[in-house]
Amino acid sequence: MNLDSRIYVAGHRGLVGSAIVRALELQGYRNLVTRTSQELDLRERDRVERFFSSEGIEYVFLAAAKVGGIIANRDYPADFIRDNLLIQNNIIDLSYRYGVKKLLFLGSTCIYPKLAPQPMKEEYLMTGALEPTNEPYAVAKIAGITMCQSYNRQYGTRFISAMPTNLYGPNDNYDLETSHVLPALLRKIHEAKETGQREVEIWGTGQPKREFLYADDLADACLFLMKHYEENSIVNIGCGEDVSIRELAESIASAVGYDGSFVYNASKPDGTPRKLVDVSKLTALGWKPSISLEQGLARTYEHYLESQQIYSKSVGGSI
Ligand code: GFB
Repeated sequence: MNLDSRIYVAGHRGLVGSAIVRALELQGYRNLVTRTSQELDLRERDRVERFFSSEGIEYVFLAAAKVGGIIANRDYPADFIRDNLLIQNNIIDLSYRYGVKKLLFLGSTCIYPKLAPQPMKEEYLMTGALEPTNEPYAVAKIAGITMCQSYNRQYGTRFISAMPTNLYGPNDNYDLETSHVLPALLRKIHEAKETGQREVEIWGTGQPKREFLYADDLADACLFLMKHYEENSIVNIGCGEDVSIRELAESIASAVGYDGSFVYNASKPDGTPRKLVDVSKLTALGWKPSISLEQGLARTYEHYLESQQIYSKSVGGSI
Protein backbone atom coordinates (compact mmCIF):
# COMPACT_ATOMS: atom_id res chain seq x y z
CA MET A 1 0.00 0.00 0.00
CA ASN A 2 1.63 3.29 -1.08
CA LEU A 3 0.59 6.90 -0.50
CA ASP A 4 -1.25 7.07 -3.83
CA SER A 5 -3.05 3.75 -3.43
CA ARG A 6 -6.81 3.95 -3.89
CA ILE A 7 -8.06 3.11 -0.38
CA TYR A 8 -11.73 2.66 0.48
CA VAL A 9 -12.74 3.04 4.13
CA ALA A 10 -16.21 1.54 4.47
CA GLY A 11 -17.98 3.09 7.47
CA HIS A 12 -15.72 6.17 7.54
CA ARG A 13 -18.00 8.26 9.80
CA GLY A 14 -18.24 5.71 12.62
CA LEU A 15 -16.04 5.22 15.68
CA VAL A 16 -13.64 2.85 13.89
CA GLY A 17 -13.87 4.17 10.32
CA SER A 18 -13.24 7.81 11.32
CA ALA A 19 -10.19 6.71 13.34
CA ILE A 20 -8.84 4.78 10.35
CA VAL A 21 -9.31 7.84 8.10
CA ARG A 22 -7.46 10.00 10.69
CA ALA A 23 -4.60 7.49 10.83
CA LEU A 24 -4.33 7.21 7.03
CA GLU A 25 -4.33 11.00 6.56
CA LEU A 26 -1.79 11.39 9.37
CA GLN A 27 0.52 8.93 7.56
CA GLY A 28 0.15 10.83 4.25
CA TYR A 29 -2.25 8.59 2.30
CA ARG A 30 -4.01 10.97 -0.05
CA ASN A 31 -6.18 8.83 -2.29
CA LEU A 32 -8.94 7.85 0.12
CA VAL A 33 -12.44 6.89 -1.02
CA THR A 34 -15.43 7.23 1.31
CA ARG A 35 -19.23 7.14 0.97
CA THR A 36 -21.88 7.94 3.58
CA SER A 37 -24.69 5.42 4.06
CA GLN A 38 -27.03 7.94 2.40
CA GLU A 39 -24.74 8.05 -0.66
CA LEU A 40 -24.24 4.28 -0.77
CA ASP A 41 -26.39 1.74 1.11
CA LEU A 42 -23.94 -1.15 1.42
CA ARG A 43 -26.85 -3.59 1.82
CA GLU A 44 -27.86 -3.01 -1.82
CA ARG A 45 -25.71 -5.22 -4.04
CA ASP A 46 -26.44 -3.41 -7.35
CA ARG A 47 -25.43 -0.04 -5.97
CA VAL A 48 -22.32 -1.48 -4.32
CA GLU A 49 -21.35 -3.17 -7.60
CA ARG A 50 -21.73 0.12 -9.51
CA PHE A 51 -19.46 1.72 -6.90
CA PHE A 52 -16.73 -0.93 -7.21
CA SER A 53 -16.95 -1.01 -11.02
CA SER A 54 -16.29 2.74 -11.27
CA GLU A 55 -13.91 3.57 -8.41
CA GLY A 56 -10.83 1.38 -9.05
CA ILE A 57 -10.45 0.48 -5.38
CA GLU A 58 -7.13 -1.16 -4.44
CA TYR A 59 -7.41 -1.55 -0.64
CA VAL A 60 -10.48 -1.89 1.61
CA PHE A 61 -10.85 -1.30 5.35
CA LEU A 62 -14.20 -2.93 6.08
CA ALA A 63 -15.26 -0.92 9.14
CA ALA A 64 -18.93 -0.59 8.11
CA ALA A 65 -21.28 -2.66 10.27
CA LYS A 66 -24.44 -2.46 12.28
CA VAL A 67 -23.10 -2.30 15.84
CA GLY A 68 -24.56 -1.67 19.29
CA GLY A 69 -24.47 -2.44 22.95
CA ILE A 70 -25.88 -5.36 24.85
CA ILE A 71 -29.53 -4.19 24.88
CA ALA A 72 -29.58 -3.25 21.19
CA ASN A 73 -28.14 -6.65 20.28
CA ARG A 74 -30.63 -8.46 22.51
CA ASP A 75 -33.68 -6.58 21.21
CA TYR A 76 -32.93 -6.34 17.46
CA PRO A 77 -31.33 -9.72 16.54
CA ALA A 78 -32.78 -9.83 13.01
CA ASP A 79 -31.45 -6.35 12.16
CA PHE A 80 -27.98 -7.23 13.45
CA ILE A 81 -27.60 -10.50 11.54
CA ARG A 82 -29.30 -9.34 8.33
CA ASP A 83 -27.58 -5.99 7.91
CA ASN A 84 -24.12 -7.27 8.79
CA LEU A 85 -24.38 -10.28 6.46
CA LEU A 86 -25.62 -8.07 3.60
CA ILE A 87 -22.88 -5.46 4.08
CA GLN A 88 -19.98 -7.88 4.39
CA ASN A 89 -21.17 -10.28 1.68
CA ASN A 90 -21.42 -7.41 -0.81
CA ILE A 91 -18.07 -5.84 0.00
CA ILE A 92 -16.07 -9.08 0.30
CA ASP A 93 -17.46 -10.64 -2.90
CA LEU A 94 -17.22 -7.45 -4.97
CA SER A 95 -13.70 -6.77 -3.67
CA TYR A 96 -12.75 -10.12 -5.20
CA ARG A 97 -14.63 -9.52 -8.46
CA TYR A 98 -13.08 -6.08 -8.95
CA GLY A 99 -9.51 -7.04 -8.10
CA VAL A 100 -8.99 -5.40 -4.70
CA LYS A 101 -5.39 -6.12 -3.69
CA LYS A 102 -6.04 -6.47 0.05
CA LEU A 103 -9.00 -6.16 2.42
CA LEU A 104 -9.10 -5.92 6.22
CA PHE A 105 -12.29 -7.33 7.76
CA LEU A 106 -13.11 -6.17 11.29
CA GLY A 107 -14.87 -8.63 13.58
CA SER A 108 -15.27 -8.38 17.33
CA THR A 109 -14.20 -10.25 20.45
CA CYS A 110 -17.84 -11.15 21.05
CA ILE A 111 -17.33 -13.95 18.49
CA TYR A 112 -15.61 -16.04 21.19
CA PRO A 113 -17.52 -18.46 23.44
CA LYS A 114 -19.26 -16.85 26.43
CA LEU A 115 -17.16 -18.82 28.91
CA ALA A 116 -13.93 -19.11 26.94
CA PRO A 117 -10.75 -19.42 29.04
CA GLN A 118 -9.27 -15.97 29.69
CA PRO A 119 -7.41 -14.37 28.08
CA MET A 120 -8.99 -15.58 24.85
CA LYS A 121 -6.67 -16.93 22.16
CA GLU A 122 -7.60 -16.86 18.46
CA GLU A 123 -7.84 -20.67 18.42
CA TYR A 124 -10.71 -20.60 20.95
CA LEU A 125 -13.06 -19.51 18.15
CA MET A 126 -16.08 -21.85 17.80
CA THR A 127 -15.11 -24.04 20.75
CA GLY A 128 -18.19 -23.28 22.86
CA ALA A 129 -21.61 -21.62 23.12
CA LEU A 130 -21.83 -17.91 22.30
CA GLU A 131 -23.20 -15.17 24.57
CA PRO A 132 -26.99 -15.23 23.83
CA THR A 133 -27.48 -11.44 23.89
CA ASN A 134 -25.24 -10.92 20.85
CA GLU A 135 -25.23 -14.33 19.15
CA PRO A 136 -26.79 -13.10 15.85
CA TYR A 137 -24.13 -10.39 15.53
CA ALA A 138 -21.37 -12.85 16.46
CA VAL A 139 -22.62 -15.42 13.93
CA ALA A 140 -22.60 -12.73 11.22
CA LYS A 141 -19.04 -11.78 12.11
CA ILE A 142 -17.94 -15.44 12.15
CA ALA A 143 -19.50 -15.79 8.69
CA GLY A 144 -17.47 -12.79 7.50
CA ILE A 145 -14.24 -14.29 8.82
CA THR A 146 -15.03 -17.64 7.17
CA MET A 147 -15.91 -15.90 3.89
CA CYS A 148 -12.57 -14.06 3.82
CA GLN A 149 -10.67 -17.27 4.60
CA SER A 150 -12.62 -19.21 1.95
CA TYR A 151 -11.99 -16.59 -0.75
CA ASN A 152 -8.30 -16.61 0.15
CA ARG A 153 -8.17 -20.40 -0.23
CA GLN A 154 -10.25 -20.67 -3.42
CA TYR A 155 -9.36 -17.45 -5.26
CA GLY A 156 -6.00 -16.49 -3.78
CA THR A 157 -7.28 -13.20 -2.36
CA ARG A 158 -5.56 -11.36 0.52
CA PHE A 159 -8.53 -10.72 2.81
CA ILE A 160 -7.29 -10.58 6.42
CA SER A 161 -9.47 -10.57 9.59
CA ALA A 162 -8.86 -8.77 12.87
CA MET A 163 -10.84 -9.11 16.13
CA PRO A 164 -10.83 -5.84 18.08
CA THR A 165 -11.82 -5.74 21.74
CA ASN A 166 -14.39 -3.21 23.07
CA LEU A 167 -13.59 0.18 21.56
CA TYR A 168 -14.23 3.80 22.48
CA GLY A 169 -13.22 7.29 21.37
CA PRO A 170 -14.38 10.19 19.14
CA ASN A 171 -17.57 9.78 17.05
CA ASP A 172 -18.96 7.05 19.28
CA ASN A 173 -22.70 6.40 19.67
CA TYR A 174 -24.09 8.13 22.80
CA ASP A 175 -27.70 6.98 22.54
CA LEU A 176 -28.40 5.53 25.97
CA GLU A 177 -30.44 2.59 24.68
CA THR A 178 -28.25 1.41 21.78
CA SER A 179 -24.71 2.43 22.79
CA HIS A 180 -21.90 0.49 24.45
CA VAL A 181 -21.15 0.88 28.13
CA LEU A 182 -18.32 3.41 28.02
CA PRO A 183 -20.08 6.13 25.99
CA ALA A 184 -23.32 5.48 27.89
CA LEU A 185 -21.69 5.94 31.30
CA LEU A 186 -19.70 8.95 30.08
CA ARG A 187 -22.94 10.66 29.02
CA LYS A 188 -24.90 9.62 32.12
CA ILE A 189 -22.16 10.74 34.50
CA HIS A 190 -21.62 14.02 32.62
CA GLU A 191 -25.34 14.81 32.70
CA ALA A 192 -25.53 13.87 36.40
CA LYS A 193 -22.73 16.32 37.12
CA GLU A 194 -24.37 19.05 35.04
CA THR A 195 -27.80 18.59 36.69
CA GLY A 196 -26.67 17.92 40.26
CA GLN A 197 -28.04 14.34 40.17
CA ARG A 198 -26.50 12.42 43.09
CA GLU A 199 -26.90 8.92 41.67
CA VAL A 200 -26.16 7.29 38.30
CA GLU A 201 -27.71 4.00 37.19
CA ILE A 202 -25.37 1.24 36.09
CA TRP A 203 -26.90 -1.70 34.23
CA GLY A 204 -26.40 -5.18 35.63
CA THR A 205 -24.21 -5.93 38.66
CA GLY A 206 -21.13 -3.93 37.70
CA GLN A 207 -19.08 -7.11 38.11
CA PRO A 208 -18.46 -8.11 34.46
CA LYS A 209 -15.02 -7.21 33.20
CA ARG A 210 -14.27 -5.54 29.88
CA GLU A 211 -11.15 -4.58 27.98
CA PHE A 212 -11.19 -1.15 26.34
CA LEU A 213 -9.01 0.03 23.47
CA TYR A 214 -8.97 3.63 22.25
CA ALA A 215 -10.11 3.91 18.62
CA ASP A 216 -6.92 5.62 17.42
CA ASP A 217 -4.86 2.71 18.78
CA LEU A 218 -7.13 0.31 16.90
CA ALA A 219 -6.72 2.32 13.71
CA ASP A 220 -2.94 2.21 14.10
CA ALA A 221 -3.13 -1.57 14.48
CA CYS A 222 -5.33 -1.83 11.37
CA LEU A 223 -2.79 0.06 9.24
CA PHE A 224 -0.01 -2.08 10.70
CA LEU A 225 -1.86 -5.29 9.76
CA MET A 226 -2.76 -4.02 6.28
CA LYS A 227 0.96 -3.40 5.67
CA HIS A 228 2.47 -6.47 7.36
CA TYR A 229 -0.03 -9.27 7.96
CA GLU A 230 -0.64 -11.96 5.30
CA GLU A 231 -1.92 -14.97 7.29
CA ASN A 232 -5.31 -16.58 6.76
CA SER A 233 -5.95 -16.87 10.51
CA ILE A 234 -7.59 -14.18 12.63
CA VAL A 235 -5.63 -11.85 14.90
CA ASN A 236 -6.83 -10.23 18.16
CA ILE A 237 -6.39 -6.51 18.77
CA GLY A 238 -6.51 -5.32 22.37
CA CYS A 239 -4.58 -3.70 25.20
CA GLY A 240 -4.15 -6.86 27.29
CA GLU A 241 -5.86 -5.65 30.48
CA ASP A 242 -9.45 -5.30 31.65
CA VAL A 243 -11.50 -3.54 34.34
CA SER A 244 -14.84 -4.26 35.98
CA ILE A 245 -17.81 -2.14 34.94
CA ARG A 246 -17.78 -0.70 38.46
CA GLU A 247 -14.10 0.27 38.12
CA LEU A 248 -14.86 1.77 34.70
CA ALA A 249 -17.66 3.91 36.19
CA GLU A 250 -15.28 5.13 38.89
CA SER A 251 -12.62 6.00 36.29
CA ILE A 252 -15.18 7.89 34.19
CA ALA A 253 -16.43 9.77 37.29
CA SER A 254 -12.85 10.79 38.00
CA ALA A 255 -12.31 11.97 34.39
CA VAL A 256 -15.59 13.93 34.46
CA GLY A 257 -15.15 15.27 38.00
CA TYR A 258 -18.31 13.68 39.41
CA ASP A 259 -18.55 12.65 43.09
CA GLY A 260 -22.02 11.08 43.22
CA SER A 261 -22.79 7.39 43.74
CA PHE A 262 -23.84 4.47 41.55
CA VAL A 263 -26.96 2.33 41.75
CA TYR A 264 -27.08 -1.04 40.02
CA ASN A 265 -30.10 -2.12 37.95
CA ALA A 266 -30.05 -5.92 38.12
CA SER A 267 -32.97 -6.15 35.67
CA LYS A 268 -30.49 -5.37 32.89
CA PRO A 269 -28.24 -8.17 31.56
CA ASP A 270 -24.59 -8.53 32.49
CA GLY A 271 -23.78 -10.43 29.30
CA THR A 272 -20.42 -12.16 29.02
CA PRO A 273 -18.67 -12.19 32.42
CA ARG A 274 -15.32 -11.43 30.83
CA LYS A 275 -13.79 -11.17 27.31
CA LEU A 276 -10.14 -10.25 27.69
CA VAL A 277 -8.22 -11.13 24.53
CA ASP A 278 -4.78 -12.67 24.31
CA VAL A 279 -2.72 -10.13 22.32
CA SER A 280 0.51 -12.14 22.17
CA LYS A 281 0.14 -12.87 18.43
CA LEU A 282 -0.08 -9.17 17.49
CA THR A 283 2.60 -8.24 20.04
CA ALA A 284 4.94 -10.81 18.49
CA LEU A 285 4.33 -9.19 15.10
CA GLY A 286 5.63 -5.92 16.55
CA TRP A 287 2.57 -3.84 17.45
CA LYS A 288 1.43 -2.53 20.81
CA PRO A 289 -1.08 0.13 21.95
CA SER A 290 0.08 3.52 23.21
CA ILE A 291 -3.02 5.15 24.78
CA SER A 292 -3.99 4.15 28.33
CA LEU A 293 -7.60 4.04 29.56
CA GLU A 294 -6.99 7.18 31.64
CA GLN A 295 -5.58 9.07 28.63
CA GLY A 296 -8.30 7.74 26.34
CA LEU A 297 -11.08 8.74 28.73
CA ALA A 298 -9.69 12.28 28.98
CA ARG A 299 -9.51 12.61 25.17
CA THR A 300 -12.96 11.07 24.68
CA TYR A 301 -14.57 13.35 27.26
CA GLU A 302 -12.90 16.39 25.69
CA HIS A 303 -14.25 15.39 22.27
CA TYR A 304 -17.70 14.73 23.80
CA LEU A 305 -17.80 18.23 25.34
CA GLU A 306 -16.75 19.80 22.03
CA SER A 307 -19.48 17.91 20.17
CA GLN A 308 -22.05 18.99 22.78
CA GLN A 309 -21.02 22.64 22.34
CA ILE A 310 -21.34 22.31 18.56
CA TYR A 311 -24.76 20.72 18.98
CA SER A 312 -26.02 23.33 21.44
CA LYS A 313 -24.89 26.15 19.10
CA SER A 314 -26.62 24.44 16.18
CA VAL A 315 -29.94 24.25 18.12
CA GLY A 316 -29.39 27.79 19.43
CA GLY A 317 -29.23 27.60 23.21
CA SER A 318 -28.18 25.49 26.13
CA ILE A 319 -29.26 21.87 26.32
O1 GFB B 1 -20.79 -2.41 26.26
P1 GFB B 1 -21.96 -3.30 26.43
O2 GFB B 1 -23.31 -2.77 26.04
O3 GFB B 1 -21.73 -4.61 25.56
O4 GFB B 1 -22.08 -3.80 27.96
P2 GFB B 1 -20.88 -5.94 25.77
C1 GFB B 1 -20.94 -4.12 28.70
C2 GFB B 1 -21.35 -4.32 30.15
O5 GFB B 1 -21.64 -3.01 30.71
C3 GFB B 1 -22.64 -5.15 30.37
C4 GFB B 1 -22.85 -3.06 31.43
O6 GFB B 1 -22.44 -5.96 31.49
C5 GFB B 1 -23.68 -4.08 30.66
O7 GFB B 1 -24.75 -4.56 31.47
N1 GFB B 1 -23.47 -1.72 31.50
C6 GFB B 1 -23.64 -1.02 32.66
C7 GFB B 1 -23.95 -1.00 30.49
N2 GFB B 1 -24.27 0.14 32.41
C8 GFB B 1 -24.47 0.18 31.06
C9 GFB B 1 -25.08 1.14 30.20
O8 GFB B 1 -25.59 2.20 30.64
N3 GFB B 1 -25.09 0.86 28.87
C10 GFB B 1 -24.55 -0.30 28.37
N4 GFB B 1 -24.60 -0.50 27.03
N5 GFB B 1 -23.99 -1.26 29.15
C11 GFB B 1 -21.09 -5.98 23.19
C12 GFB B 1 -21.81 -6.83 22.16
O9 GFB B 1 -21.18 -6.69 24.41
O10 GFB B 1 -19.71 -5.84 22.89
C13 GFB B 1 -21.61 -6.26 20.79
O11 GFB B 1 -23.21 -6.87 22.50
C14 GFB B 1 -20.15 -5.96 20.52
O12 GFB B 1 -22.08 -7.20 19.84
C15 GFB B 1 -19.52 -5.18 21.64
O13 GFB B 1 -19.45 -7.17 20.37
C16 GFB B 1 -18.04 -4.97 21.40
O14 GFB B 1 -19.45 -5.62 25.89
O15 GFB B 1 -21.50 -6.77 26.86
